[in-house]
Amino acid sequence: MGLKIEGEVEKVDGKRLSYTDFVEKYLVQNRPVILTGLMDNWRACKDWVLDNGDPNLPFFSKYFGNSGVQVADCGTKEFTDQKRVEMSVFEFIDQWTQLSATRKDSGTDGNSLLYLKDWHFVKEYPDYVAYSTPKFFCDDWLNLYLDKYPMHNDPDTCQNRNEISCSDYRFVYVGAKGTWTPLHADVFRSYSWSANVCGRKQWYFLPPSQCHLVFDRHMKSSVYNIFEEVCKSKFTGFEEAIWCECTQEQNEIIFVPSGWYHQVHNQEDTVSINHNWFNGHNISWVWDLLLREYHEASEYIEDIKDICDDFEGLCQRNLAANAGMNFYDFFIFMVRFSFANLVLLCNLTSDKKNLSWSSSQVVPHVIFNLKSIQCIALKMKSTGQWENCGVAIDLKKTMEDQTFMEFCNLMARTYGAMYEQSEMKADAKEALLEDMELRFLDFSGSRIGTPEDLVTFIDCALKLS
Ligand SMILES: O=C(O)CCC(=O)C(=O)O
Repeated sequence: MGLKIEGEVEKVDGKRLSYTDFVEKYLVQNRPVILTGLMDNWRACKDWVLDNGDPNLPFFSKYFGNSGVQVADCGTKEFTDQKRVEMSVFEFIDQWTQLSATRKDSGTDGNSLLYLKDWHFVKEYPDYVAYSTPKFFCDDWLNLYLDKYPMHNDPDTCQNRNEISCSDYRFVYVGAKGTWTPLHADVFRSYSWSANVCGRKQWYFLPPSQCHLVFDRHMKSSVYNIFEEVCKSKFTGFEEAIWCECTQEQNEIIFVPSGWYHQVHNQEDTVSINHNWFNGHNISWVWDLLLREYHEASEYIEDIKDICDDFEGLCQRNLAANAGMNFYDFFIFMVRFSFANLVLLCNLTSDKKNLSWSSSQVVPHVIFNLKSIQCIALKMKSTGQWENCGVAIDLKKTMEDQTFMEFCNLMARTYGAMYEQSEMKADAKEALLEDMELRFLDFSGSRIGTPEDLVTFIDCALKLS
């Protein structure tokens, strides 16, 4: 039986969509959309595409040929993904060219299709500026944070991830017609956006309310390829699933909401740019997934609990290895993010130089950020995992740290650009601290070690508004 396909994905002119409408219709409702008209002046759209619309493969070889990249062999399966090999961009392009010549000669389709995935292009070529992130996707806590702080620092659990692969979630994908990505939901249950620089993609989506239908009865494994014979006795609900299908053309950007399972097929030779991201609208998805994976990690090693000196530590290390971060990484991320939002709020509400900012939508946005972190902190508190966790972050010390002030400035620039405000002048940190203490609280004693501390801290910070 074929797939039941009923839903459609809206296509909207991005130039006529306001940020507020995007938030209300798509971020808050967690619905996919295709946006047009947002890639007009991208360098990538000129340099990476030939006049006939094909990818400019010689350009990639010539300018980026030495980059080491991950390439998926779309004809193979390894665990829940395609088998990946590492090679240089030069080798990838060379193999692509040879394969397509063989295919032309033999008239067959060849079953080894190589797909370059997850290329951290921006990290590797920061001066090239291939594109600018559309304002709809700029409230990106994940990449903003990773630009200044690593998410997980433990060399034991990070051993298989080299520095660059932990560095950000901004990618380039390059694949010939016929390459594809198996059914999955995104890392951290983040949002993603994907822009077609050239080519065409066919997307198949399943909303979160139906995702149980692609899992086995124990919710352990999910369907890999929705177009292969799916085992009915294992995936008993699969045939009931109602899919949404859409075609994404060149110069179109698709927004993929949190927790939607999707499978993607390149219908032409395609180059795309793709970011994973989260913010106050979907951070609860990140925490919920982390908690689920924590329970799975601890159940998995349950039988050694009695003989293990530091069972909780082991669970957290395994969680970081499986999920890319553990509770502590996530908690530290939330604390730093709250501090930075507080600094922004303090600047916005006290500094006469930032008058136009204080009357802009940046203030409600920052308040929303703090409230959404507070909601997660309340959820974390209720899990009761925080006794003696050994993490305590001091506001005053954090503010003396150069990296943190750079992080605050990056955040100010980001929100300034989103709301079209002139650049905010960051107040000198001593003056800022003094001002905070004078106006509302004794922040100098603020040490955040538990979700409960964070809840209280945010209560105080919100008084600044
Ligand atoms: O383009 C692809 O092949 C996969 C992209 C994807 O899964 C995503 O953007 O979430």
